[in-house]
Amino acid sequence: MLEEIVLTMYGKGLEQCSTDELYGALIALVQKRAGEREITGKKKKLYYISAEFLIGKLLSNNLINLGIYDEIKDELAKAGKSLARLEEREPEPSLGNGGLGRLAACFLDSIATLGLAGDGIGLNYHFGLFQQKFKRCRQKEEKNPWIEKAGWLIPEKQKFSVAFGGFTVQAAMYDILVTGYENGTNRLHLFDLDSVEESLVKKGIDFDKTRIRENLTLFLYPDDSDEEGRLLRVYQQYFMVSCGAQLIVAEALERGSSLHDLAEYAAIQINDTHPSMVIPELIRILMEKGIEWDEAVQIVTDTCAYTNHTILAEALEKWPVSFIETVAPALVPIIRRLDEEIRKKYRNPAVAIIDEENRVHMARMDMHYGHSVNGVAYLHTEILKNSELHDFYELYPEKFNNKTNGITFRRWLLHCNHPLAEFLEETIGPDFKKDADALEKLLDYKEDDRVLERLQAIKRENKHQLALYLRESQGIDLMEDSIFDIQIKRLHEYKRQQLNALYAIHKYLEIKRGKKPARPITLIFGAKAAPAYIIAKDIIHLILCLQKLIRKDKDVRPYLRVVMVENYNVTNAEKLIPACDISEQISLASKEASGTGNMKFMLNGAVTLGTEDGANVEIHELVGDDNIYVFGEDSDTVIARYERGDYCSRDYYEKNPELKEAVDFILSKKMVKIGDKKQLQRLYDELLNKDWFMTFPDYPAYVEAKERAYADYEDKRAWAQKMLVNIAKAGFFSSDRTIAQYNEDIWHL
Ligand code: 26V
Repeated sequence: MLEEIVLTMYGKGLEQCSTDELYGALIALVQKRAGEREITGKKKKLYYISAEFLIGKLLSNNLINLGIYDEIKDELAKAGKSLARLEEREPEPSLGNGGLGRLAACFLDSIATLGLAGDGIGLNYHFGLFQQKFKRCRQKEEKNPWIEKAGWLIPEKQKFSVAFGGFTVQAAMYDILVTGYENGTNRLHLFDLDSVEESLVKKGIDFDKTRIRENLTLFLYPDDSDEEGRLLRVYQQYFMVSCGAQLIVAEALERGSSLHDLAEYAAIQINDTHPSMVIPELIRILMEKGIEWDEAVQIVTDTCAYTNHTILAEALEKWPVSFIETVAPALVPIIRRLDEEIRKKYRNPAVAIIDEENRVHMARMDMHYGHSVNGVAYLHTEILKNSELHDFYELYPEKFNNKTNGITFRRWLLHCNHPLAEFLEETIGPDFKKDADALEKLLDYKEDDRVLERLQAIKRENKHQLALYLRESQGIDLMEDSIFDIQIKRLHEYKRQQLNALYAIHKYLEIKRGKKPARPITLIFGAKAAPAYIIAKDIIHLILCLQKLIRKDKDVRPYLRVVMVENYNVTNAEKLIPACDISEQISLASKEASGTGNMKFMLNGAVTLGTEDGANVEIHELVGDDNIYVFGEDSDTVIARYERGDYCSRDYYEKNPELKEAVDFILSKKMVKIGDKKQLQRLYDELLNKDWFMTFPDYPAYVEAKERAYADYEDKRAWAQKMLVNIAKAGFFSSDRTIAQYNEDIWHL
């Protein structure tokens, strides 16, 4: 199949082609096949607008979804070429930070897989999110240039123009085809500026933030620690929604809408508040086309729906009116009028769109002027209704609904774990590939020694593969017979990597005193910290110092390793997750809206060690007490403690000598010799004087749960049964299920 293509493209056979030529030919093949399956001719279409789409590498997934993966692999092999080499060669687009962006990518896969008409709308950041490098136990940031001449982006002919305050820019649109699994194709539309100037970036990720025409689509979330950075973000947001709204309206007209009936032709899902300006922008466009205010507002409300992804107050966007005045002056009278209507209707200032400090609360605009508000896991939605967004829930109980997140099993099982996928197919048949609930058939084999042994063998093999990969790519040596205990996610205090690091210290000291674990332990971390998030960077520093300390300690290194993987991204997640024994999901209860890494680990046979937070609650319910390690205070206790405001970390420190010893070790001679006294001191002070995310109260329970999990691991058969139950029960977390629910309750496509 590929042979013909390379012959036409390059006039030679497969054997003679270079890696780059083969890669280019495969892109051409995929795009041709995918193009033949485009979902067209449906009246209503969904637009998933998001500032992030963390799509990962595309080649293998596209081949799988088009049903030609094995065929291509064989054809290449016959010509002495390896598909794996081509996969390695592909750059990873870093168009997202973490869970929110990866969720958007999983959703696009499922929307196409279900045969629904639904496109993504986002931005074409040239350097994406920064690349992380470790130097002297610290994170350094570099740009990630991922765009290639012959890549997945398809330049489209349509041009758009966006009027900012004082100047207008021309926008181009690039499409990436989104293949569904053995079904249709949709598109991800990424908007860009022709005038972007990559040479603006001199060193690292620094650039002149004021030159909007040249910098607009250089980076995802440029540093927002200063005002210029924040203003640039608003420019990015308006650019995205303005182009998006123009596209949506043009396509609806093409499909026969009169615009009065726009809601019958388009559904818009607002992914967090980054795209919220689409609401006033659409009202503006409809009025420009002659529709009266009241009707325009109603049309937009019927079309738009909002997803909330966090309860962290600092993450809920509030933009000064003055910013919007600068960026999109045409929206200001519209937003003011929306605000006035709300103030007339409701006396409660806490539901006003513009507050006393003249800031626009983006989420409030979404809740008033969208028809649906959803959280992303059961517990999260309950917290939104009962506390965080309670005032809005009282106004609009009918708008609130839950959509527990999901993940696409194509990438997070079929692609990343071939041995497991093949074994499952042998054992329970192929149904699970299209119907994730069919994984439950695996439960019939819970007492089958052959199946249990195979699951263990697959895990061993995946651990071996990870060891090879990390040695090759990062020079890290893993002990393959150790327990792989993995925490990979963005670095944030609420996710509590520091709690895991305190455990590492505790274990180190125990081993030093001669108490050796039954089996060696490898604590693996992967995390990027926002460039301006100081404490997060201090936590990375602590982990990297511990890694170095232990690696150099002859007494300890045979029993314990700390490993921090550099530049954690989708590509290395695909290697880490299948190799994991214990999945760390230890956020402070109530703070992690859902988590989706937890689901990926479960599906790949890791056992969760976690708090009752986000989707962990649902994992717990599905697998039962015997197949998960739950610890720590629950969300009610935590929320009540915040309300009382009486948490004092020092009390816990004084009362628990073991904890005190671990915390004090941060400033020990050994650590200060390796690391930076100033950074370690800052972290130590933060923990002792604040510890805002309450690591100390959960410390004893965490250590206990972890020790229990490690002890249980020694019973191989029982552990394999836990793996089996986790895999069997993971079907609920297929994003196909999530998307079916969005469609049923919100989009009605
Ligand atoms: C954003 C920010 C921005 C500035 C300061 C601190 C901060 C903290 C958190 C965030 C998160 C923004 C939204 C987000 O990424 N939420 C994630 O969405 C995932 C998909 O729904 C979900 O699984 C994660 O639990 C949730 O954190």
